[in-house]
Amino acid sequence: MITKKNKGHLHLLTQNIRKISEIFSSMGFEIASGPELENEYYNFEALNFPKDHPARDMQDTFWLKPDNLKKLLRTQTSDVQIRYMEKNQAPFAIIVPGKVFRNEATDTTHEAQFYQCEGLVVGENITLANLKGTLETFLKKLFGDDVIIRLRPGYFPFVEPGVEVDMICFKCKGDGCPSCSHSGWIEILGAGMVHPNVLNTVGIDSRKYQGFAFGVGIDRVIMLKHGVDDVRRFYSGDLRLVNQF
Ligand code: 2NL
Repeated sequence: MITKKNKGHLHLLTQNIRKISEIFSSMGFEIASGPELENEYYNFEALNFPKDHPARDMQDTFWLKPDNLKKLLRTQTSDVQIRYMEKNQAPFAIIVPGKVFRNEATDTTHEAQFYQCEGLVVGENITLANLKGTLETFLKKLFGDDVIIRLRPGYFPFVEPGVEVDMICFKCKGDGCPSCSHSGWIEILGAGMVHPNVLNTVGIDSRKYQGFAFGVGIDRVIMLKHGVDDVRRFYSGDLRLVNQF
């Protein structure tokens, strides 16, 4: 008999990348992609990272040798959005699912390579309300209609204001339990209104156009959704994980 075990199937990560892409396509977003090997300009400079920002440091970024070439493995997929904005006129709505890299020690919630999905919408009269509505719609399509979200202030150099988005806890639905550290809420993504410096850098007039952007860690979302306790299991080829999904 052909079962999921012996026939072979898509990895849980691939299944979810496809699902997330389908959801955003159905909401009118275009899917964009770009290089994983980047230069300093697209990964940091154009995103309003100050010259001395700690994230540029050796500790978090994989720099290629020799140093003077200033090539790196992208630390987020925003480089693709910068490239897209250089070539396309507003209005537009895109998502960029892809691999990103961080030079840090691995543990149950950190891996040196993981998947992110960023989104960017630019147009006239775009507000924080559009951001909240879009993310709520996305999360309901991914997790179910009973999703409730809340926005808290957060900081990212490329947005102003920046927000952290929390979702009501899957397990306890807000009552408080060990999964949500008894707060009733789970931090699910980061987002904000695109910083005017970023728009102006790519030649979009920030007095005429506004934008919102967000970034979601795909590995983290799957861990929460399916109760996977160690991010490293996704990349270890362990059949005990692969065959469950
Ligand atoms: C996080 C936060 C975020 C963005 C990503 C973005 C991209 C451009 C301009 C402005 Cl080109 N913003 N992306 C914005 C806010 C948050 O990611 O925690 N991701 C896992």
